[in-house]
Amino acid sequence: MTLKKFVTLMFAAALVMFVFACGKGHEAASKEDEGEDDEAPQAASAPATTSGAPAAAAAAVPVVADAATITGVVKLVGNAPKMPTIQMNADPYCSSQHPNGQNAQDEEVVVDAAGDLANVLVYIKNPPPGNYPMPSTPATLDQKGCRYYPHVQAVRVDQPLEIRNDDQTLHNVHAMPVVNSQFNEGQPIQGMVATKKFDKVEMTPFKVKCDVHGWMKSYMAVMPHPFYAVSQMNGTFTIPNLPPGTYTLVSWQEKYGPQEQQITVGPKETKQVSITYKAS
Ligand SMILES: [Cu+2]
Repeated sequence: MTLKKFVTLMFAAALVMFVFACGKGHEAASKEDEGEDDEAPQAASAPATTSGAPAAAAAAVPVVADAATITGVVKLVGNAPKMPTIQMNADPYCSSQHPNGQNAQDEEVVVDAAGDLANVLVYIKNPPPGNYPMPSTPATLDQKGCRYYPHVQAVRVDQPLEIRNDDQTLHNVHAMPVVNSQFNEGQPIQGMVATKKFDKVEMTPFKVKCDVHGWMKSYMAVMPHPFYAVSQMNGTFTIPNLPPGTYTLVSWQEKYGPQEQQITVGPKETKQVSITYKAS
């Protein structure tokens, strides 16, 4: 074999190997694509299974296999107080967002004709100690139409809280916790977001107010665990993933204050609880 022939042969061999390698590479790439395709429907279907559940359920994974659920309705009995329409004339922008006083009712007591009471924070006072998973998303407090949304909420210790100004006016958000540190922050421009955290447990809700608009107030609690919920417009609440046991269930309403009751939940039990406030 001459040198020339040898070089030619080696070159041909290298070429074959190169083509083979490319083919394999392409094949591998195709397999990866297929792999992604296989996973795509699963990823898409995962949120669908939780989309109907309350936010708290979506955010937390089951803590124990035999976890129970507490669910129920908060009711107000007696004559519900009539909430005044908030006058926002002090800031023309704010009043322009509520023509004819629309959606400007005071939210101290939010109750429907059937007595379903909204904005009641319901929580477990004494769950077993555990490293309970944090919600995967930040909590939010939105200033829109010179009102706070939500009006009542709980966040976890050290959970980021995104405070957003959705208005074309100056807000000054002033958190007034007792255990945690207060903060006071101006947000002059629409779209501004301030991210805050509370680093201590504070289960009794404290006020968050606006120093510019005296009518703006919201209430917030800081929880060491995920076993809390706020009653919705139809008065319902659900606390999932609770280890079986006996607990003190606390409810808190802005005007009527706290109430407590003892509850016992068994493995995988769904416990119906009724919470009743008397209008005074
Ligand atoms: Cu304000």
